[in-house]
Amino acid sequence: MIRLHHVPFSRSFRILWLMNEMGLEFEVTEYSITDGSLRKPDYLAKSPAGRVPALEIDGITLFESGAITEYLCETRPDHGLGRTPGHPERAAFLEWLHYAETMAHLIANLNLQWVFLRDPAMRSPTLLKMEARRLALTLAPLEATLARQDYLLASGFSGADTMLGYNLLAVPHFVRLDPYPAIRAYIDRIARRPGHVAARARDGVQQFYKRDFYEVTDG
Ligand SMILES: N[C@@H](CCC(=O)N[C@@H](CS)C(=O)NCC(=O)O)C(=O)O
Repeated sequence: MIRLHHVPFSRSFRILWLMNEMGLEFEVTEYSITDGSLRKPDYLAKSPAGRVPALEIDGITLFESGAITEYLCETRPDHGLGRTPGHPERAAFLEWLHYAETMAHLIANLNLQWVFLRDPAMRSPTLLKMEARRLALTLAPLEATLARQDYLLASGFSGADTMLGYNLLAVPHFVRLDPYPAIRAYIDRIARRPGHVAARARDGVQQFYKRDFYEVTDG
């Protein structure tokens, strides 16, 4: 049995979504990100930095959502969600897969400041502005690509979309998407996919962000 170690609305959603797209059977062990359970020795044995996702599969335990995505796509090629070496889109597949983390670390910094700091006085308006601007910068190549095609790769939906598409659940809380019509259409398109709908239903109601938009007012 495949087991996903998961925190709702976190990067482990990427794997929840991908496995739903593949129609795999799996179980989920759910954690809280704030109660210390990811720092317990038995969890650190699965994911040494105490992060989600971790995935138990085929007799091994993997961590890092990008590695898990590549592993699932390569070991379950019948689903057509990877682009293996030699495929003309292999390079683009890898680029988007890893670009997702360039975006996600900015989102993580913003989450840390807006959501996790106990005392709002500890927030740095300078950092908040800087990271929101840097996140907005990452959207330009995405907009250009999605203006030409429905998904990140011209040939269609792939594991790159589950990696990067997850980020777009968070981005609208920090960057106004009015100048990005192709990204907005993409968000609607991926949200309509049955695999995404099933993963969202399994993930539960979003309780992470208390505001629709986090506006920086000074700094
Ligand atoms: N590059 C890693 C990042 C994993 C990561 O940082 N996950 C966050 C949730 S989105 C986490 O587990 N945070 C727990 C913590 O920082 O204590 C991946 O893509 O799997």
